[in-house]
Amino acid sequence: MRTQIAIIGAGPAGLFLSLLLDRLGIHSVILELRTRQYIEERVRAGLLEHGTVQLMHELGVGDRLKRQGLEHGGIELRFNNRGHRIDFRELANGKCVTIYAQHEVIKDLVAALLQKSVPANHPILFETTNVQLHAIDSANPHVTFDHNGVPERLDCDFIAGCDGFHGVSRTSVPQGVLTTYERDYPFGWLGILAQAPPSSRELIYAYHDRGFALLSMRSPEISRLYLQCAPDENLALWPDDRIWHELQKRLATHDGWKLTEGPIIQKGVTGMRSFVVEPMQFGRLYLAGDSAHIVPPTGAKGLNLAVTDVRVLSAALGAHYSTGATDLLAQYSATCLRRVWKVQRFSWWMTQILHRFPDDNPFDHRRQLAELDYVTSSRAASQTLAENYVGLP
Ligand code: RFL
Ligand code: PHB
Repeated sequence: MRTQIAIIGAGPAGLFLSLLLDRLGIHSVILELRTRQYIEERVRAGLLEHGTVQLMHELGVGDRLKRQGLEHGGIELRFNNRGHRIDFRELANGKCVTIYAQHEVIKDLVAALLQKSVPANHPILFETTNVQLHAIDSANPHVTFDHNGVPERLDCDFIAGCDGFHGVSRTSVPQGVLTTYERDYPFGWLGILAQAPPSSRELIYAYHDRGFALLSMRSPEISRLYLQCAPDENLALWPDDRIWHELQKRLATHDGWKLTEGPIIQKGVTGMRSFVVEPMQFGRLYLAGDSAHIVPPTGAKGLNLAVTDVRVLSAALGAHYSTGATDLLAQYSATCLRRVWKVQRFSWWMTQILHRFPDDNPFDHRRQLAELDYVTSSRAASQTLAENYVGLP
């Protein structure tokens, strides 16, 4: 098989890239380890930045998003049992964010890619195993893999490593080329989906003595909630009653606000880390999304950052194929990393003001409360939060 761009991974990075390239007349093939059903049901992120929403519309895949997405013009920061609203529309030039589940984005992108394709022109190969990258520092890279039990080879001009944090792309780069920057956090998030109408119109980020809690949602009927927990928390110790009890405590206010409970339909624990590799490119391999960087979920940035990487990559590949220019490709890593580091900073900052760290002392606790008080009472500080949250240009 031959294509122009071999894309490893059908997450947001790989799927958006394939569609962006298609609009530029550039052919790509996506190799995905999992089944279509698996990727379309995997519960993950839920918050789209303004720019991600715009891109869905530009690509013609925004119909369901327009009907089902929930636009939010602000968030609430809750501490000392009181809520404080950050108004994005006022502070971030009228911009807002949209709640729309990541797996719904995946469904829309997969449908669009499969629909445009003539049957012989496979844009996505599901259940490809044993993917290996070859000759990535030559002009003729290729990828080998097994599909339906048959060994295959895909020749290409470039490879896009969009296979997430645990993929093979990053580890295919020879030792010593990439520098890793990382930080682990001494906690994780226990996340649930519940059949309960959201108890607030907007997201609530709560700082509490017992730990962080987040109220989010997926639809007018389904709530998505998270609790700070141990990084290796044992879910077996968390029956539904205990989860609701803890959420009630951490989200409680003095003004009679009520958290509505309901049957829990999904539970999971996620570890938290900050991680970046530099550069995001080696030879003809370009890393995009979680394969190159991870942010803790507190700023809701992972998916959105994956999308901005592939916007930069598709523009650079477009310039290469239309005019032969290589400067944008050469600048790919530097261009992305400038934004990646700003988003890393924001995600780390949101994480460190809102969570309880096991080694913190009463001084740190007071300092966090002072910072939350400042962020919610100073226009300059709330504007900084707002402009980062809705998405940097
Ligand atoms: P993905 O989504 O991990 O996709 C990678 C794809 O590659 C496949 N793959 C392979 N394919 C072939 N061969 C191999 N050897 C392969 N190895 C892996 C995988 O099956 C998969 O399909 O990476 P991508 O595209 O870079 O997208 C990144 C986002 O998925 C991620 O950053 C977000 O989910 C992070 N995130 C959030 N991001 C947001 O922007 N807003 C949020 O509100 C938000 N909330 C979250 C989150 C992540 C969470 N978890 C579960 C980590 C909330 C949570 C709880
Ligand atoms: C989510 O709805 O899953 C969500 C929202 C905001 C975050 C993280 C996750 O910061």
